[in-house]
Amino acid sequence: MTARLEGTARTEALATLTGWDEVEGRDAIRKVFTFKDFSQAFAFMTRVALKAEVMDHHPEWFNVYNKVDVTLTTHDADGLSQKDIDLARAMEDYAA
Ligand code: H2B
Repeated sequence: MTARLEGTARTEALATLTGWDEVEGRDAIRKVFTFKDFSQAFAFMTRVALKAEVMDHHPEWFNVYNKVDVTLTTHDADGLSQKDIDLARAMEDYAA
């Protein structure tokens, strides 16, 4: 079981991220990444997919052309965990 992020640790962890919003009615974070075109979006998804496999931590996401709408939460924790923060960080790096 993965520990759910709470209290100060949670606030501090979320403060390290850029452009992510907390999802209403669910303990999860969401960001919509926008790329130049589908090729760039899919390249991003490919890199994230490989990272997700290594981490054994997977995003919920939806792609339409140049947009990738990502929601991160930890099913094992029934909410947000450090794994979501780490994957969100990797995604920001890959999209930069
Ligand atoms: N991804 C996410 N987002 N949350 C999880 O709890 C999770 C996962 N658990 N990927 C992993 C896979 C688990 O189901 C496997 C069995 O390790």
